[in-house]
Amino acid sequence: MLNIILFGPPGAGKGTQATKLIEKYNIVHLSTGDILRGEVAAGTKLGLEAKQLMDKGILVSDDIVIGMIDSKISSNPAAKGFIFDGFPRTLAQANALDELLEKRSIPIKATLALEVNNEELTKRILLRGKSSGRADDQDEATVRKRVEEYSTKTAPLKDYYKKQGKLHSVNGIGSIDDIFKALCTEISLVN
Ligand code: B4P
Repeated sequence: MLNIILFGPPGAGKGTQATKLIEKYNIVHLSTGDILRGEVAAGTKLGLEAKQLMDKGILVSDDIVIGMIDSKISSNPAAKGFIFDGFPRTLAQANALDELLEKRSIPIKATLALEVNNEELTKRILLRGKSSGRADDQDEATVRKRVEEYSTKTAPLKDYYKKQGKLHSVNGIGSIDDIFKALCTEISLVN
């Protein structure tokens, strides 16, 4: 079973690369950002709560996203593997994911970290904001808040996966195809 975490700051290319990886490896894409935006679009209570935070660039509560991931794993019993995109984002989420996967005896094979500098991230997100309609992509202060949330709450997880011997860093600047090839090379080392 190929379970991969796609790790990186907002705008690093996680969603972009996940779309290509699920096609090549025939595994299930679990993006907490996409799931949350689905809840917002459906106007659910959870979606309305999440929107308040997402529009400000703040992380949604751990309980909510952990519950979402648990139920998505359960509803895909025949999956050949999962790509976790944008999850985990806090230490509590990383611990919960390990527990959820250990319980099912399907551990993470690798955490692939896309490395992109802050200047490039801001440029990419504001560019996407012109067409995405995402409130959190349009305002520079919100984008900065997202990067700050990443630096304080998410980046420390690199050490968590390094200690497990699972961290693989990949340069996230360059053509989408070249980055994809680099990710596939890292996957070939563990699969
Ligand atoms: P996400 O949806 O995960 O948003 P993101 O971090 O911006 O990643 P995304 O996948 O969209 O960007 P990508 O790098 O693909 O999260 C949004 C919000 O949801 C969070 O702020 C938070 O509030 C909440 N949330 C989600 N998960 C959560 C969790 N686990 N816990 C708590 N809260 C959570 O692409 C960016 C742009 O770059 C695209 O336009 C793309 O075309 C472009 N791009 C990609 N690769 C490129 C390349 N090589 N060169 C140039 N441009 C490139």
